[in-house]
Amino acid sequence: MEYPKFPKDCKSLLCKYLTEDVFNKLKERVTPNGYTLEMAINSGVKNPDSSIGIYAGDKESYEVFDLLFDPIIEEYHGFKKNDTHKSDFSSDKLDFDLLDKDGEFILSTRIRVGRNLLGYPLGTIISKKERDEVEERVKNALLKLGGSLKGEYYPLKGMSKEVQQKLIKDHFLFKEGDRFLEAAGLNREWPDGRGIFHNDEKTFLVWVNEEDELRIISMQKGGNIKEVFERLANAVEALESKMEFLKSEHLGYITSCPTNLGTAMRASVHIKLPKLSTNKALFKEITDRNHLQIRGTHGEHSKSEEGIFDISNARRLGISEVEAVSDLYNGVKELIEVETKL
Ligand code: ADP
Ligand code: DAR
Repeated sequence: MEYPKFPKDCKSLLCKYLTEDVFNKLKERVTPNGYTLEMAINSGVKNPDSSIGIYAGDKESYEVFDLLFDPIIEEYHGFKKNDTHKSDFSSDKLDFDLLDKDGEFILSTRIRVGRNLLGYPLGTIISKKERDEVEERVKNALLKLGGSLKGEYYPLKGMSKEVQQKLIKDHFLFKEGDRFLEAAGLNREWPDGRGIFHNDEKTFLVWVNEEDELRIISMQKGGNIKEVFERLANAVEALESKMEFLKSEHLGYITSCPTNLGTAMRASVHIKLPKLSTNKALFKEITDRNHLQIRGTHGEHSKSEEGIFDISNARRLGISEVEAVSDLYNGVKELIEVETKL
């Protein structure tokens, strides 16, 4: 492989940190699962408008390609090579008031974590056989859940387009055909091995074999962030007793994209801020200062529709689950305070 030619206006962390020197030091390295530098950077090479541009193929990728992953992880998370990650999912530590009691601003709350199974490569190089095994193991574990987590598994293969589109439109199911995931090898043999589990109320859902092997999701209407967190904490504890996930002292839960390492948690609200959202500089100042990210109404790479924004924590690694959800709570509290004063 030759050193890639990035466009001059490339802004991804890949462009920034894949110097010719780093490239030459890493280009012959291969992980135990056969993952190469060329595979890792393909998404960012094919999509120079990426924000990050690199994916891992397995837990070992983060060590084998450390000269490239370490500076990217440090810049995105503020997390250094010798830092350790600590998990803390204790919902009793959350001293949260109910934000937006009158339901004037927050439409819904969603908190998700990514997980990948110990003993399997990540979705970027997993084989069809392994991916089908992951689907079977995860489905069997999910179907054993009881109480409020009890639900059904719906494979994507064979799902009618109408059902699929409605689930996507209602924000329950992952979108299809993301070009960044495509170039990372995450869409291979689509839709085989992919699917969604959810309880009757669709407040507890699990995506299987999208960007990570599991995306465990708790969501509901309104702004009761603590209740959504508690349901997720209970669900993750129940699943941790049935499956072992890829993790490390240093990086916490291992995910295919380095932005999701650590807690792998994205806690978000769908919120309408009609006044503040017209003052883009102030809106961004508040979200940046509170370590929050602004996405569109249908999540990543989408635009805001009808003034609805997806606001979520940006930091995921080097902070606990309690701290990640507190980033969201504190930031949204301030956004609403400012909105009501404008
Ligand atoms: P993630 O990687 O966290 O799953 P995406 O940006 O791909 O995030 O969003 C996945 C889906 O979740 C999208 O349909 C998005 O609209 C939906 N979503 C995200 N946050 C919320 C929320 N607070 N309420 C309802 N739906 C949400
Ligand atoms: N599209 C890739 C990933 C950025 C983070 N989002 C994830 N992992 N879904 C990029 O480099 O822009």
